[in-house]
Amino acid sequence: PQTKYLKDYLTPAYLVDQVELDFYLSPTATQVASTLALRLNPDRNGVIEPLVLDGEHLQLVAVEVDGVSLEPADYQCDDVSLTIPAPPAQLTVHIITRIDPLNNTALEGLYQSNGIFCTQCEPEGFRKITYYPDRPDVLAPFRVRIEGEPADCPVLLSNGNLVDQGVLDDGRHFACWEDPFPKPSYLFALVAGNLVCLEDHFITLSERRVLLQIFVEERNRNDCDFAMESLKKAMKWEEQVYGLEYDLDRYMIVAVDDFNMGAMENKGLNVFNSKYVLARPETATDNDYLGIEAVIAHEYFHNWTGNRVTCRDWFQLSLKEGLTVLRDQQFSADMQSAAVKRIDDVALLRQYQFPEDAGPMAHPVRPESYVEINNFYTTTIYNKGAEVIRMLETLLGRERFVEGVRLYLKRHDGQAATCEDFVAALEQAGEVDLTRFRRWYTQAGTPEVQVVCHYDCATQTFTLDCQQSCPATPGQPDKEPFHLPLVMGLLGHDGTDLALQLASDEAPGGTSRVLELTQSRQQFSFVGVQEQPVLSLLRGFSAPVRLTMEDRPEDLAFRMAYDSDPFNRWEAGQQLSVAELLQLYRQQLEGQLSTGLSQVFVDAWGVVLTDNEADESLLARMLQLPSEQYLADQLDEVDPQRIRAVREQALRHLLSVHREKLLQCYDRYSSAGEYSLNPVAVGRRRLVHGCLSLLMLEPDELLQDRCLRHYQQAGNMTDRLAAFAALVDCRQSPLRDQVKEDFYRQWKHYPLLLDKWFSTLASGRHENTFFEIERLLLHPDFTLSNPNRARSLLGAFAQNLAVFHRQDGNGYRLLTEQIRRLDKRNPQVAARMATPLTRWKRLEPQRRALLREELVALQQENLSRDLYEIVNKSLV
Ligand code: BAL
Ligand code: ZN
Repeated sequence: PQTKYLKDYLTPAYLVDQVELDFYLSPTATQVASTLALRLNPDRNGVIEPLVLDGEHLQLVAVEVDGVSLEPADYQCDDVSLTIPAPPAQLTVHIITRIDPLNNTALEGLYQSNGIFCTQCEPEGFRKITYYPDRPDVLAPFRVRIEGEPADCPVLLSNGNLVDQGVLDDGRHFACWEDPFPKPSYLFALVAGNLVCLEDHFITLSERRVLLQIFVEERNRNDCDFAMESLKKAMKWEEQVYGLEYDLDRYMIVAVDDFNMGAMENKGLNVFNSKYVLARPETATDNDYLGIEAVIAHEYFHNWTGNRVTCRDWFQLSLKEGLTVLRDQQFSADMQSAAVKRIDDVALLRQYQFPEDAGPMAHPVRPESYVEINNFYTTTIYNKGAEVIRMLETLLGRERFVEGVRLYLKRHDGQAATCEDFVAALEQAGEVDLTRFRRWYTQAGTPEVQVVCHYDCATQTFTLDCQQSCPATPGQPDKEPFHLPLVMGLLGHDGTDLALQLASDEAPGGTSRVLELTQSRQQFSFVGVQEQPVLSLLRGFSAPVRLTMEDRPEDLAFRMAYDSDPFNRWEAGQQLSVAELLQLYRQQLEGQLSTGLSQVFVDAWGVVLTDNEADESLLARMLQLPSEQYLADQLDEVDPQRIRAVREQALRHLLSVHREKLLQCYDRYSSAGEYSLNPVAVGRRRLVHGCLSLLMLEPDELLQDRCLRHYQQAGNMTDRLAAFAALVDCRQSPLRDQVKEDFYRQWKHYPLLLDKWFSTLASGRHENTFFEIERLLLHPDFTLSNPNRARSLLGAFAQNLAVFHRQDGNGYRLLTEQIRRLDKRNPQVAARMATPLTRWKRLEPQRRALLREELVALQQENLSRDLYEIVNKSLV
């Protein structure tokens, strides 16, 4: 497979003025007739070039140019393209292809899922439907006619406005759709099938009525209300915050069970993984609800940041994804507990993106090259991309930031833009110099910031000495300093924020400010500081860096109690926990006697547990110890089983000291009531479930019975699943098999809950989990053909670090074997599933060798381009 480079970008040789598509639907032999009005790109100055159209897995039936049918000698056709060597400068091409949606197991292009035809064209799926210049900088208006059997496909949908429909003499029926907004092929969508439609409407700021429709299978009819409400909230929020309105008369969402991604923002016709649409309290957890709210908003926000202004090429993917993730994060923060949303976003970044940035697949937010673009829908592009734009917001302030985004959209409306276009607009609106800031787009790796503080009592000066560096990443041995906004404050002895005055300021101003670190080393001095303060740095996680400060445990405990920035309250607790856990880890490794957790930590944790005032969600997050993955990320040679052991040791220690308080907290908040998603109710459930899961580490019979009642009497899935997870982890308990069976029996016909059944069992912490996973692979309800199901078992397994990284290497063998099988069906999902295999270099030597062996064996095989790239890069 070939590598594509950003530096090789060339404008398209031909532009498309109009696309007409005619679909004759049939499960195994759909015929696609395409008529393209093309012209030579004026930037070619009339110098004719061959017309190269992308196409894969297509059966070519006929080609005509300007009404004249071409003979095979007039064109070249291979596995990836159709070339007309010397076309006229302006031409109409008519192409007929045949495709097989039913056997399209890769779920790219047009495929059939549960009898429903649907498409996924981003990034390069359109070329599996017809021959086309399948690149995002070719924008054209589309007219689409779909013809199908009314019995199988009563609903026929495509982008834009419905302009005609009817029944034909032979009993088939058709619908015609017209999308007035020129769009790239990746935003094309078609859906056809037996679907019911839920309708609502939204009145825009300028009082246009927009029809809102959610299409689902009949059995899911009652599960769409929350998605619809979320859509309306997102539409309103975007008007209020960004002043942006929806532009078509109709907005459609379709939910399908078989989908590679979470959802897709096709113009006017979003296709969703049903996981991000369907919800009612009995079947969806709080996190499912929050996920739906966020993804519905995300896809909606793409209408401006992605569709109206799209990407010039796929190297610019973060232009739309980073920005849209940031916007969905802002939206969710406004809908829920903002502090906890930020904590969760940062935890996610650290859990997935930091390891990616430190591993063999590390790439800049704007990559320079790729083999398979599907592999670049990464947490770096999405989540780090969002962090980069968040830093711009911090540097500019919300108002100027919004102005900058609006300027960018105005300037590039209807165009395919670049990350540079975006930064330039923000630079202008913000009247700031972003020269150094641009390095965030070109340099990979997580910067490391070291800060040493000094308080001089005589001069009442507090100085921060900041240094930054960034580790080498593939192809980038040396890095230039980044432009980092460090939001900070100083706490006095009573925990209040002190007024801040830099040496260069005339007077003190404010209690929180942004320090801009732009050099590799920089000092900042505050004057008039009358007492030795405690520094609160990187508030709100204002830059995606690894920060090292020599905090004393007492200072961390102090910040945990008093920091006015809730993120940093949580962060202080995390740092304290990490230090404690790593100490236990090292003691174990060196065969020393364990000292257990320090009193400072155990007490501070107890104080949080009995805090009756703070946001319950925040408390629940503060009580959670850092994840195993995050701990692993702090070590050079990881033994995942040892990490699990010390983390459990710490949990048991906390349990032994605070058992009574945990029981009280559990009792206090576990009263059942009407299900509500308001932040207080969500927070209470989080707290209750945190207490329950800890208590169930050492459950007596009484507690097991309570947990069983919690499971049985739960009025919602959040409560039920928490109790279920706690019970199935009690290996010795007779209740384990009982609830395992019960859950299965109750929900076996509801795919999203069956996914939860698989993933909860695969996340088990007891030693037999591996064998349970082996048995589950043979379960009649397990299948690799549904991405959600494959992820529910294999994804949960690979994230269960102590089980996956068994010392005998059987965990690696199991996963690679499944990935091999999956690669034959669905390369995109197989490659994604292979991510955990790429992390071998950071393991302790024995596991490192075993995992590497599996990768080397895989490398010898005939792999898809997707998997080939992951395996090869991880072995470099
Ligand atoms: N564009 C792919 C799905 C998403 O990020 O919304
Ligand atoms: Zn997106």
